[in-house]
Amino acid sequence: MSPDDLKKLAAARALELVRPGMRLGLGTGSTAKHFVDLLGARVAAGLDVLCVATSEVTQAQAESLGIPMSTLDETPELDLTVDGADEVDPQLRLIKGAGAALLREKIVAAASKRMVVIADDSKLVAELGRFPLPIEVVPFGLEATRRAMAAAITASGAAGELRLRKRPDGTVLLTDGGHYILDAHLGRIANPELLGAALNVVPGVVEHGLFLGLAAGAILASGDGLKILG
Ligand code: ABF
Repeated sequence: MSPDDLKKLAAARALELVRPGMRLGLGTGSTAKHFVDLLGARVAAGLDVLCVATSEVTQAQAESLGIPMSTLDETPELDLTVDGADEVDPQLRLIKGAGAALLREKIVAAASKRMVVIADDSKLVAELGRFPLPIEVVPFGLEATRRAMAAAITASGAAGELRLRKRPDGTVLLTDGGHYILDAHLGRIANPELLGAALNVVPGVVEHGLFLGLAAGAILASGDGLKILG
């Protein structure tokens, strides 16, 4: 099976969690895209759901499929959010944000009774941190924020470089919220809770890609079948 087939397998399993009348959070990324496609087919066949998207890209995809869409202002409590991840550890701690949608993803996940991760099993790691940790920051005061972040990272016991994310054309990437992303290349994160707490109090940091205590389950697809965590 190709990596894309595995993503689709995980997405199809997550679709089995959806019940008529549910309010759903729709994730972002190539795995979540499969989930939205499959959901769109079910909606076309008569399934009644109401959804909130975690990015403009997912919003456009869902609208194009005729999925009924809402906002967190109109629908502030969701039953289930299905989203991808960049890393998942055995305790369901996540790194997210490769798709630059981490802020909305975290707000939507926190507004959900249940968040389930879908991924191929290459995302399962014993320890978080090999994947660079995305941290969303406001453009104002970037260098001062970067220094304060570096100090917070060191104080938490981690170490590494912060790189401003650029687009392929070399321009600085702007998130849906109009912010920058600094990717922290840490190699390993021995204490995600400590690092997350240290970053949370840095002025200028809007949000970071450590999702701690948010995921209730994970559906991970491999050539041998599905692995379910949680
Ligand atoms: C989003 O998409 C992100 O938080 C995560 O960074 C990424 C995973 O993408 P993919 O499913 O394409 O690997 O969920």
